[in-house]
Amino acid sequence: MRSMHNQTTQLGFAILAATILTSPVFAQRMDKLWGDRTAQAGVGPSDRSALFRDGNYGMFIHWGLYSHLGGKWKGRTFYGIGEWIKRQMNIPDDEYKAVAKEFNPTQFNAREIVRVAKEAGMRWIIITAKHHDGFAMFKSKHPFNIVDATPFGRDPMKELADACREAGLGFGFYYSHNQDWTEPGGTRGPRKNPDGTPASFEQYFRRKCYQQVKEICTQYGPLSFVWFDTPGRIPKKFVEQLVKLVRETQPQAMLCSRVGYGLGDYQSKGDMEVPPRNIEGLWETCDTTNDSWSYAWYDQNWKDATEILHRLVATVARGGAYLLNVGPDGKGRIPTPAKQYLLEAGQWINRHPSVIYAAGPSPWGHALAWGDVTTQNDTLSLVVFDWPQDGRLLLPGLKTPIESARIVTAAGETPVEWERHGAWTVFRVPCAKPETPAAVIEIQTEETPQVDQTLGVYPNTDTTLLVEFAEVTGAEKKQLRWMEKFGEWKHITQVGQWQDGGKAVWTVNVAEPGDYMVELTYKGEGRMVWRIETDEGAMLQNQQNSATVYHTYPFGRLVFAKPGKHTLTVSLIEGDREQASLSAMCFHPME
Ligand code: JFZ
Repeated sequence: MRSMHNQTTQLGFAILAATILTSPVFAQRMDKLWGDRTAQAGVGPSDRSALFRDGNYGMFIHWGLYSHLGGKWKGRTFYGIGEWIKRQMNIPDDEYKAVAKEFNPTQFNAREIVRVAKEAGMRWIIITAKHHDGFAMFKSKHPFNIVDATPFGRDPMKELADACREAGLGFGFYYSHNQDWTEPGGTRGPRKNPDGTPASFEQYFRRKCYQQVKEICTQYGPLSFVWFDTPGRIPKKFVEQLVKLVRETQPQAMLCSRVGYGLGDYQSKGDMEVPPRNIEGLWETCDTTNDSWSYAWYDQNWKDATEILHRLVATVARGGAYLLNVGPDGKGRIPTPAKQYLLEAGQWINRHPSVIYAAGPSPWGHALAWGDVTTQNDTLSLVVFDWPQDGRLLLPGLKTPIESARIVTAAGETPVEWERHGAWTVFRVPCAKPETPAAVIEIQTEETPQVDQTLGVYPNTDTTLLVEFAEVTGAEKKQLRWMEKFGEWKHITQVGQWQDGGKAVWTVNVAEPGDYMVELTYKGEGRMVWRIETDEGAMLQNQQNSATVYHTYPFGRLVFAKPGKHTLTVSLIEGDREQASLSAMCFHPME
């Protein structure tokens, strides 16, 4: 009975937490904290943006005083993004500042970090010069810095800047311009000066922020990036002054949109997210090799080489650049698993540089069931992560005639034959995957590739249809975001607010007639009845359970009698219409 009660209480808390974290009010509050996500970025002059546009892959480094704490304060662990430990654990300023006396990253080796980045295939490094905690990782006139406040006494930013230049990598600084938790007047910092007088943001800006940005822009040679973060409600005049300063001192540096007021050169998507559709313009998505940005002792949720490559290739295929973070520990070392997987991914990139560097986006506009596509002029690189088992790789919608096709591996090139079946191209490939983690098939088209972007349903690969790609009537398609652990964002496009007769309709291109096992992914409350229909009159209707988190439920067998274009319609027949939230439908070909 007792444990039952405990479980119920825990479940109650979980539901409450989930409700708060997904509520619009909470999202708004977090938006205030994290700043304007809708900021539009302009496009920089082509010379300035060349590294960004063509490199497509950079290393992000979160490293600071918080790395020495590693997610733990006085024996208690903070299970969230490690660089927020001071604020989330309410560590008093004087105690936090005292940590500097113990921070001695003697294993820091700039050349080794640069070697890892370079061998990983990354083209630049962006590192935290100062994060929200206010501690400068560079030599500054402000005393709260690594050279003057720690036994280490070296300037690691100087060492890293030099090592990057030596190795031909781009180099840039992250600088928290708005939040400063330890400087009077900084956002979320002390409201009063030590003498009791009130501190203004202007004061923080003049005495610290502007001076330090000048220091990072003048002490470390040419910078490729200045990456400001969390503008929040910082007045525009301050952002303008910083932008002017960067333009004057570092004319070739790219600014990300998080500087605020649309004054950046490119859009930073952030959010640890690879977007589902192609996005125009210059943009980046930043992501982490595990969950936290800065080192956290317990965080072992590493992305392996396959996952790193899959996210990188998908980001490039959507038209963006991938900024992947590592968090060196308090001694200055990149955690071994991160290093290992990055290097492994780098070996693959080294074999297939044209898939990544200066590669254009996928003409399909979205991921395909087995992987993704990047381009170089009239050459398509099909990057296949889920290799088909039956010797046929199916490509939907390519309208342009193919000149040639070949599998490209380290051992060489093997020509591949193809046939056209309606809108589909079928490549004859070996049953065994020719390369791991991903195989590359290079296709030369006779002219600029033209594609019908209709989603495919494949006879030999599982297909997930996201509601993102469905036409919705009588219900509401909306993005939900929530934090999993603190600072770890999850987001999903879902369809909620189901009215009677509400529908999500996908148009798909079915390669072959046949039987498919269908699943739906949703959350909700209580048991619900969903209906799935095709334009051929096939129908599935069944009751399933639901949960407060997204879960995938089997619905049964659905038959397509004819190949070609079809519509698939999902509707909610019975159940809590307020709570129902549909995110995807999945098709598994049946044997
Ligand atoms: C910010 C920081 O608060 C965090 O510590 C880390 O440095 C990260 C890279 O950037 O966090 C953000 C900022 C913006 C968004 C999400 C997290 N966003 O736009 O959704």
